[in-house]
Amino acid sequence: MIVVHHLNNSRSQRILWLLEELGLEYEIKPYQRDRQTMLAPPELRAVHPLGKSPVVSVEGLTLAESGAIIEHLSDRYGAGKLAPAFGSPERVRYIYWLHFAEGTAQPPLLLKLLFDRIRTKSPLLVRPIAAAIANKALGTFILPNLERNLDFMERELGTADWFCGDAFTSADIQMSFPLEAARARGGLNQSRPRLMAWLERIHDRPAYRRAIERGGKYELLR
Ligand SMILES: N[C@@H](CCC(=O)N[C@@H](CS)C(=O)NCC(=O)O)C(=O)O
Repeated sequence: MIVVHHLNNSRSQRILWLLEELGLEYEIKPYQRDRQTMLAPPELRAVHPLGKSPVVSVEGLTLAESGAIIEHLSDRYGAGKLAPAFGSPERVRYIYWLHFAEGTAQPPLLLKLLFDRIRTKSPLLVRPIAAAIANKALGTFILPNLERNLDFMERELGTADWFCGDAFTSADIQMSFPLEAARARGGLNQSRPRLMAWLERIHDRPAYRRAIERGGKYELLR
């Protein structure tokens, strides 16, 4: 039995979705974020030293890092369904997007979340200074990178429905979290119609909906 250590409102939602797409049986071990800090509870560190989600236990293996989990589960159980064939040009795109999601798309989204909090939630006495520093970081680095990433992804979806071409793959699952976060707090809106249509397509998939039913409420941090 595959066990998913699932933190509410988090990247582990992608793993539930993947398992639903693959039609595999799995068990969910739920964890709740701290309401103040939004951090994972310390019990997750007993599962993996970093204490982050997702982590899966599968065939005696404890595996963290969503891209690694998605790649492994797709290769191990997908029978070619959700991953392009080795050696094909689509496989290269697949590897690219699997890495892009956490390596390039996610960092400015996380920085935006942090600096917005510094800007608006610092103690009143220091807030003007904190806000000035945060605005500088947002204006010079974070927002321009967010915009460039969104423009790039919008262009890449120019000729096909999915990130690797005409077929839906696990790379689309991996890309869902940064794009949903971009919709929640990173400036993604109707000005980028291909990305918005892609979001609609993923939300319409029955497996996506089943995963939400199993995983519970899914609201991305703003
Ligand atoms: N790059 C890692 C990031 C893991 C990560 O940061 N997970 C977040 C959930 S979205 C988490 O566990 N946050 C709670 C915490 O840091 O305590 C992955 O893709 O698995």
